[in-house]
Amino acid sequence: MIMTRTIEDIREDFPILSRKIKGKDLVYLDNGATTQKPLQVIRAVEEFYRNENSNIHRGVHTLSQEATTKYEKARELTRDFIGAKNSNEIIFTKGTTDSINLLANSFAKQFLKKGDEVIVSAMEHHSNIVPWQMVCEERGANLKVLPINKKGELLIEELESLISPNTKIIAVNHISNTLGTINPIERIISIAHKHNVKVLIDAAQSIAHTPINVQELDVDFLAFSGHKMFAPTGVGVLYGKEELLNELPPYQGGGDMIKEVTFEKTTYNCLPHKFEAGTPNIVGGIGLGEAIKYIRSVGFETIEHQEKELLEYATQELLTIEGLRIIGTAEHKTSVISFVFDDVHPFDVGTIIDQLGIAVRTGHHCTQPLMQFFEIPGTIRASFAFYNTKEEVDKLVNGVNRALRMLR
Ligand code: C6P
Repeated sequence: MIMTRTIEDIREDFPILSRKIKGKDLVYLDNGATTQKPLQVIRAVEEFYRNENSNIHRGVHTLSQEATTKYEKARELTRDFIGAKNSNEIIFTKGTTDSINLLANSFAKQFLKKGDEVIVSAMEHHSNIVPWQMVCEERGANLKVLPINKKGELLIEELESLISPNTKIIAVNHISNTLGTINPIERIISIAHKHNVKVLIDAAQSIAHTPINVQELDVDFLAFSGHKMFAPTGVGVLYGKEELLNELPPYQGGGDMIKEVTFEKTTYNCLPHKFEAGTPNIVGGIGLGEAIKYIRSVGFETIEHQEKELLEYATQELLTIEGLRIIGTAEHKTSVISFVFDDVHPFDVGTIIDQLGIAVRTGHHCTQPLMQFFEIPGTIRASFAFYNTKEEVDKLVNGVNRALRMLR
């Protein structure tokens, strides 16, 4: 594969990567929690507040029109990025959690009644469990769970028998934040549609790592966060097929989501505004647009190539550590590696390697049911982005070995 820029060169785009932590070079391996931001995004945020700050969709003045144009351009960039038919199908939210809460509440109001069913998988993030659990409780509907095997793969062959005439929606992640498993979403969508069941894909962990085309997938709804794809925090997306979004009632009431308000009755704005009550995260949206341009400039070919190499190398090297057990050994995996030791707590390892400048996440990763399934309190998780290097993997391995020598 021909790479137009070296990784060293690409790393220059991310100022934070040259930071020192406790006198050591930062080794940032917590990209599953949030990715770092390139200068292109940082500059766009600064430029907005320096020169363009204004509210959108409201003013006739020049600043407001400029800000509106930029924000709507970001929506169009997002539409193109995920291959949606129409920019009306791109609802800006606060992030994946907000997107799923919006959908669960709105979908439940319209489509869930007593005895209906929602299916999630055993490897979902709490954001794709709790909102569904809450609306199921409200509506008297049932939450069903698609199980997994010990490698951390969905038992996809059980999906068909789990679906019943009462099943209304299946909500699953594309990539597990804890296991790194890449789920067969094409197959899930095709099975669901055969039974007239809608599908939400939680793309929080895939959007920055692999190309997604919602029309090719024929997915009904897709949720993701800006901050996991090099954009600012506090912005995210809910994609929905236009005809479905038109059927759903608004989630929140307020400014911008209305057509006309009287004390007797309110009529609602058209898509996407119907779902965007109040002043949105304007600079977040603009930053998301810049992040999309940035991802495109690096290219998914480079991203996937680099992350595959990192996954293979890190897996091989981590497995040389005595007593290390990887949680999540699916055949189709992305560059997320969770690991545990029977005799050492993840938190202790995480704390010690932080002294060496190494940032990993420890704990349950907002997937407590997964921890229950594997009968572990938590894991140490290294999650890579394309800007990570094999030298950083070596530092992680040395750091973990050092922590073990201290703890054992
Ligand atoms: N996972 C992690 O360290 P928000 O917080 O709304 O941006 O994303 C929620 C979310 C939903 N689904 C998946 C698969 C996720 O991984 C996350 C966020 C982070 O793994 C923080 S817990």
